[in-house]
Amino acid sequence: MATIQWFPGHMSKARRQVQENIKFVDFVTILVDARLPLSSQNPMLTKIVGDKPKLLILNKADLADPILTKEWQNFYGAQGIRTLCINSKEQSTVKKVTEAAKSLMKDKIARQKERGIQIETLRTMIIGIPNAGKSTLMNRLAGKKIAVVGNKPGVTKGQQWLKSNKDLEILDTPGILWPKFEDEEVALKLALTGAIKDQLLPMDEVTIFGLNYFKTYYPKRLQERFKQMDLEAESPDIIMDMTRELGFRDDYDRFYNLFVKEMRDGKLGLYTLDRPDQDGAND
Ligand SMILES: Nc1nc2c(ncn2[C@@H]2O[C@H](COP(=O)(O)OP(=O)(O)O)[C@@H](O)[C@H]2O)c(=O)[nH]1
Ligand SMILES: [Mg+2]
Repeated sequence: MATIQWFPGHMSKARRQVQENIKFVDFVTILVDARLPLSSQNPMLTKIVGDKPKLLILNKADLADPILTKEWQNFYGAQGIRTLCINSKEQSTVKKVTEAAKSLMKDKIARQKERGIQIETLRTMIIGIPNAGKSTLMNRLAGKKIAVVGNKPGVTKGQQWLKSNKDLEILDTPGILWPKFEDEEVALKLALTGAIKDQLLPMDEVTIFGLNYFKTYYPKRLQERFKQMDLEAESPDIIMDMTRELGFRDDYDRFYNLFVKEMRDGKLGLYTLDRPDQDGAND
């Protein structure tokens, strides 16, 4: 199995950084890749976040299988976890996140109101593993209103609040957590979506995993993209045949790169690599 790029020192630093800031926020925004609603979570998340209210955002919903996205939302909903699916590249995200935040916090807002306290602005910090889309979402939420909140208290030195609108402020430093590495299958899924560096895993294994998955769950997509592909064949044979068919001679790396890139870019259609029926059961 591959060498892990997150070292114990980095992990404890990341954890500390989140824990130092969490006290300043009303709720935590956990960002995952909608194609990996389970595998792109951090294994110690629950411990790190503690009992702060959580909004679980399934980002990159534009790349994920909509049927499975719905199933995952039901799965988390049944556990009392509030979810929202978005495409951070869209402007409509700002409204969606603001509304979800207000809805998540509505009981607290009402309780405070009874005591005569008006909660004006909800504050959150975005946390997630690399590549989940934290920077994209922060930029989207903040727009051009970067760090306007001068000397208001409630941030660790050197940090600021980004104002999204009158209802929402975001800490300018996202919490970057490490992905789950213990499980080989999780690592392969992370590699396929581009969440971990290519050098970490053998590309042949990544490609075979992707081919097997698509043969099982999305065979039509393979057939549409690669007309000559024999779906009955074993994946290593498919790789050999396709490399020849595509005129790459014996350059298998070229096929691995093509296949993985097309998966990441959504050229093979919308897909989700975690399935609540399989993965959720043993979570
Ligand atoms: N299609 C799609 N791509 C996204 C979305 N959000 C982020 N990305 C892309 O995902 C990649 C990683 O995003 P980034 O914000 O840098 O992730 P970070 O490492 O969590 O800060 C970039 O190429 C983004 O353009 C989304 O909702 N949909
Ligand atoms: Mg970033």
